[in-house]
Amino acid sequence: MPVPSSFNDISQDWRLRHFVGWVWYEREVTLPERWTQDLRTRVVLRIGSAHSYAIVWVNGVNTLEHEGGYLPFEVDISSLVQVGPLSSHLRVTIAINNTLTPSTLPPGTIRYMTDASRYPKGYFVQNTDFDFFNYAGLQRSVLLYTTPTTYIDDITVTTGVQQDSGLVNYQISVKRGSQFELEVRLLDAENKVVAAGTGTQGQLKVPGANLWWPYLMHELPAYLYSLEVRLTAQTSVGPVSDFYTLPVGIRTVAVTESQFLINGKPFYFHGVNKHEDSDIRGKGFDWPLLVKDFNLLLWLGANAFRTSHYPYAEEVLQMCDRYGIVVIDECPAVGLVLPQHFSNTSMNHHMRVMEELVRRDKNHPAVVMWSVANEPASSLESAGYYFKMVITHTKALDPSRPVTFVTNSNYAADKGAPYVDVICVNSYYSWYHDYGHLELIQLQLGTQFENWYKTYHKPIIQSEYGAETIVGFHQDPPLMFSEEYQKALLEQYHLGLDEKRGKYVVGELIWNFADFMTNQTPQRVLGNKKGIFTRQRQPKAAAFLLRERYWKIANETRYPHSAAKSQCLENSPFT
Ligand code: BDP
Repeated sequence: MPVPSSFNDISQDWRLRHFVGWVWYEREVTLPERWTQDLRTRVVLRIGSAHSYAIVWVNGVNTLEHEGGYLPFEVDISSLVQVGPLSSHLRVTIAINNTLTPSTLPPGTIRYMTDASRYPKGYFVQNTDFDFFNYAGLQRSVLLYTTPTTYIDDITVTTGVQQDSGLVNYQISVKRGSQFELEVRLLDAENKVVAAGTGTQGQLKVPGANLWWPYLMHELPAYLYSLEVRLTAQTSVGPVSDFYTLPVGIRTVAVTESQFLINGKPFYFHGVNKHEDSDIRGKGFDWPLLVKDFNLLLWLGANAFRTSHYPYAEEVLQMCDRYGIVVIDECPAVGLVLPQHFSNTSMNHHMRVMEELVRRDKNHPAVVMWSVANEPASSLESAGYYFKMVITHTKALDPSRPVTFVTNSNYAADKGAPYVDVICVNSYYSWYHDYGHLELIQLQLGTQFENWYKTYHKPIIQSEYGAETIVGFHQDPPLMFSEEYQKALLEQYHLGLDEKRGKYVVGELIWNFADFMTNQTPQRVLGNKKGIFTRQRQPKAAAFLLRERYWKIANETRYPHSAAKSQCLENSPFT
């Protein structure tokens, strides 16, 4: 089985594609002698993600268990590999179970079919309430790496702006040592040192700082400094040093009653919702696919996406930092629709997942907001307390970013909305309601926005809208599933959005960037086809429509950065 990849679509065996239960991965490797003989070296095994429950053995010793499929976990294996002169042989065994239960994220239910006249003995199915295929396996890289025995465990950076100076606050956690020194340097993009400090925490001041701006908002978007942290320490077996470089974007994020501000300027999200999904690989990480997706985002004039409906690979966020694509970072809480999904067990796990997510992604300037869930049954009584707790916890973990969850509940019934900073609302007018009646969209969308705004006085993002479209189906006048219908539906939504854009609607994210695989149901034709690109990343007609709109929005004077305007015009396909 290749790693990284989902296991489902690799073989010709249909049983593996639908398999629910334990799968086993095993790999033997030879470590460099220095790793096993130098006792100042700490050897770590890091798993980028294992969906969904994993048990890890190293040379047959049970070393680690982890719950949750979309975040990394690691274990110090030094004591297992530094056991003698011939210890360089290593066997890593990982058992993974993709079963989803009421308290996993996302949740699911195993249902045993007991009617012996219709099902064989022991027959069960995995039921879920989300609309993507539950791909599983080692979908991200598995790494072995080393650090010194006293090492830099974590760095937390937050940034601010004071007049024309940038402020970089850092906090460094060092583990397994008390006698150490830390030197910190901030380098600009030309590798010139612009500020320096020492110790585990401090503030660096950068006069005349280049701020990190989103794509199309400034002539020099996505400016990154790099923070170098150098540790020197004394250990019982001699001196060691550790070194880490962290890209840093200096920017601020704030939310008012009606605006989302980046560096104090109103920001309008014009972008997409994505999935980690492609032919053969499933949710397996793949660089060519990622770079292709970024080329499409830049082509489209998209400045943002949401990691619907789970945290994406770290490389995705690194790309966003580098290209200025703003991210709403979502945790895998999708399909919370039953009362038992709001239990204390679920809440504790949900909070742990948010801890892991914030720890992993907190330093990415591209991440401007956390989303703690997608379309939960937030009108249930228990959802109020649940979201109050999860959101409060997330804000305590990271006071520097707003927090939201994405709702499709009625504005008057939503028990979680009081706790979010931004209302993110999904709607499918003229698709899941009033099929085919495009003429109703503007009225219904206007009502939706007015209701939410008058109730909460918070900025609103249209976080999903769209239409199922089979590439190559044509009908004029437009009929559902044709490319013409997708375009016409988008046009109607855009008229409604333009009514409120610049007032309190601060963004629009199309559902979806690309077609993606789902469970088999009579409603899905080889997956969800609401992509503006096919699963193979070819444009449908709607992609061109959206491209025209996004570049037009970017070119408007709303962004009062004259340089940004001229840059957009140069690159714009419409000049
Ligand atoms: C929304 C969900 C999304 C679905 C989409 C759809 O958030 O996951 O794929 O509907 O039905 O409600 O296409």
